[in-house]
Amino acid sequence: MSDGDIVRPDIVGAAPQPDGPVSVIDYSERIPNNVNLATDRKLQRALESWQPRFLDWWSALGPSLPTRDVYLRTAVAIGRDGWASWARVPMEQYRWGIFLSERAEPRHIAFGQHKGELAWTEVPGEYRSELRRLIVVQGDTEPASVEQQRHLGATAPSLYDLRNLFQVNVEEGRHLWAMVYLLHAYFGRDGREEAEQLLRRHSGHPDSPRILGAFNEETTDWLSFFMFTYFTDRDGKYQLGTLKESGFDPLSRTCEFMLREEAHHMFVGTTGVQRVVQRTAAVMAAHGGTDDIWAYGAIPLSVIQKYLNQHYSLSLDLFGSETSSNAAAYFTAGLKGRWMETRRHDDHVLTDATAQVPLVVDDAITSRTVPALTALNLDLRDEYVADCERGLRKWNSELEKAGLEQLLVLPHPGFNRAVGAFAGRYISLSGDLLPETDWRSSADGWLPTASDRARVAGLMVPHYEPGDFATWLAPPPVGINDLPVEYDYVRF
Ligand code: BYC
Repeated sequence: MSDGDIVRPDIVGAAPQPDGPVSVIDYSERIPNNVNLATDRKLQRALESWQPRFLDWWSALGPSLPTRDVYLRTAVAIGRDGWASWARVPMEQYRWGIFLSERAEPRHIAFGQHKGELAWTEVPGEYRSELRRLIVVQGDTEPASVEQQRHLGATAPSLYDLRNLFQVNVEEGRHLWAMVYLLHAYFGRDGREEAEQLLRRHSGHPDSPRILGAFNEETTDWLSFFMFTYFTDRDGKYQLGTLKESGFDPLSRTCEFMLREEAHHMFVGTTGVQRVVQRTAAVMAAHGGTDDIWAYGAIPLSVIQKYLNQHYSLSLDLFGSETSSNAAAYFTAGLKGRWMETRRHDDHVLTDATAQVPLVVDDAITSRTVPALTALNLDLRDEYVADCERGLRKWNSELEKAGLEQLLVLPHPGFNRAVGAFAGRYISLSGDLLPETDWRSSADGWLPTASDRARVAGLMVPHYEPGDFATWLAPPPVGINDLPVEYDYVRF
């Protein structure tokens, strides 16, 4: 396919112009890349033979809504500014490619026992299986989310939102490519086998599920999608942030570039929930503050809170146990750092440091002191929770602006957990340890019930006319890439 297939004359809107040092992606190749794929025939052939399987997977388990083309961003360069082009693209012709950030200077490992050594350009033999495991877990989440969101196009609240869904989907597909490249290029035969498995496991499959819990849950509707992109994609942001610190330089550079795309996914979640809350707040205010607003085509705040509770607790599970020897080993080996590792003011080795982790004993939640190295999953989770609180403040300001007293809250970290210190315990939203029967009898007030989901589903009616929006969310203030909100972002 030539450039002309992507950049068509009917593009509207300013595409950012690359400036500063850029290395332009080689679009003459079947697989766009900035890794000199053409010079490694063996690797190129391996990836070219994986490509049709990826496309088969995309057509079988990617977006199910048939479309003619979608106004999409495609990565075309690696510069600090202007790395993407915007065009109407038939989705199956999207150019999924392999892009790694570039470094002006050789990088040094910033933490662990190899601190100060030059970052590795090859996989160190002694860490091969741990590195492969990290890459496989990361890679597994990317196609999983596309599978989870497969049918959402059928009920999109607007063309603007439909485009955003598809943008997220194609970029998660590209993130799968990013991990598959690392597996093929650096892990030989077992890497190629893992790459095959990434297309064989499927979200929610009874025999061959995705690796991490949250990626086997259904994304039942658009409220769920916005919560997922807020809470679960945000775990992605934080995990990628720690892998960006990796001593294995190709992984670090890959994750750095992925984080750039991830910013839009965060935007979709933050603004998506915000627009739902904005509409809910306006309808509540117009009807004396009542929460019973189904009849007005809006989602009650109590139901938004239940969806939030569910997605937040599932996403906390993605950080693993608060105390983890895996996390300690990854850090000490220099494979996975901490969020903003280089900005931390400590020795970056942590052999003498300690940390507090939660502990549930009999009928109380307390804490205990452990080596800080083993508490790194909690360290990352704490950073994530602080970030989640920032979104809550934005959403709550919509309620305040409407003159309402109700607020959304983040549940206690022990609520509804399946992994770590709180797993198997029955903890209320506010952090009280309850007998199982009490917890179960309250659960319908905390988590979405089948009837809540059915009522939300009842509002999920597609809106495919340009500028038309569903009743249950406010339109965005501006469109995508300086285009008007009412632009026909998706054509059928
Ligand atoms: N579900 O020592 P532990 C994203 C397993 S999202 C099922 O507590 P560890 C995205 C664990 O694997 C980011 N199993 O945890 C978002 C281990 O098994 P093994 C994805 C779980 O290893 C939206 C055992 O339990 N990236 O990018 O310290 C859309 C004991 O584990 C779960 C990453 O996660 C769970 N929730 O940490 C698209 C980064 N939690 O090894 C994309 C790479 C734990 O004994 N992954 N287990 O068989 C990691 O860094 C780590 O694997 C984890 C777990 C943080 C996930």
